[in-house]
Amino acid sequence: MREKILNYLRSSNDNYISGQKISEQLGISRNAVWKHINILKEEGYKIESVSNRGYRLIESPDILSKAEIKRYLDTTIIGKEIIYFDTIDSTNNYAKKIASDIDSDGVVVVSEEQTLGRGRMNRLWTSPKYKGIWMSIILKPDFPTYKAPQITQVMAVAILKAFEKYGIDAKIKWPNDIVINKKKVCGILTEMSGEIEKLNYIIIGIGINVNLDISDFNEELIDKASSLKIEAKRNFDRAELIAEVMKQIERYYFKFLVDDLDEITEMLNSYSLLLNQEATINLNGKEYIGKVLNINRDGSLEVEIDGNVRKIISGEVSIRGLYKYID
Ligand code: BT5
Repeated sequence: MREKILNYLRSSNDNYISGQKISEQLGISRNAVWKHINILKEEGYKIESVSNRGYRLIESPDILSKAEIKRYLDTTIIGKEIIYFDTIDSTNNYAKKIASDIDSDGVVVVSEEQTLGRGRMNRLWTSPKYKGIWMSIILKPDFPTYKAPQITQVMAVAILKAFEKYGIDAKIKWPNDIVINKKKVCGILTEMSGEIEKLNYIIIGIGINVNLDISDFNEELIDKASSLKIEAKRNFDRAELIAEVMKQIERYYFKFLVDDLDEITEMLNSYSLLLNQEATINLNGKEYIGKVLNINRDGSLEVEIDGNVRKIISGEVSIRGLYKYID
């Protein structure tokens, strides 16, 4: 209902709308309208109320609520249902709690901040309030479990495409980082549940540093992390950006579902930071030096180690000089 009231206020542009009119149009009491308006004000909407004239929306807050995202959203499944938090430990944790009880594909959990945002292997993910996109998407595709890890790559391509729309030139560092000017601006954490034959669900956690300032990064991150704002020297509308990310995710997810992998593979290779580079490859705790040859159609990495070509499905790959900590 609040979303409807908001849309109503928006559609009237700069004019006042009386509480009476809203109550008639939406079939609720004037008192109910008043209560909803007060909640909207608490959420940060600046709404002017003038007696005998009514209500007027003056300013919307920079938040990622369902109503704000839906203004821009143009998808059929991804984000059809959005679960929004002001604060949470980790959107992936919450998604995990609810995933088994959900039937539909594409439920999105989003939070303004995470107090315990996670990277892979329980590393911490810095997620300050109102500055980034911290979200998890619950997917229930009908394919075998072995295909699930590749979805990280599909997501990376989608995010890159969304960035492209804003003129942001980013690269992919296999398997799950998006990097601008050698600094990480986005990380993807894919988690799943299933048996060999049947996948129960996949949760894709996406963290995008949108409007973070340098002061948001601690000592460890300052040399290896960045944000869209720092790189492009301007603020981004997070609601618009998240809607674009969802749109591209849906587009590439649909391709992935029907094995239409040509463009995805092509992009993974042409936007890869690793190709033709000497790299340190950490496989199950053991380090190898090798050269990255290709990103395969199945999302795996082809590397040459001691003259032998090997296929790597997941792991840590570092390139000398890429991030400060590797020097
Ligand atoms: C990742 O792990 O890059 C996956 C990050 C996924 C975060 C999202 S946010 C929404 C969802 N909910 C969650 O709880 N998580 C997901 P990994 O490749 O392991 O990288 C982690 C490393 O990146 C850390 O050890 C830091 O060195 C670095 N790091 C931490 N916070 C960062 C940030 N905001 N920007 C760039 N680098 C960061």
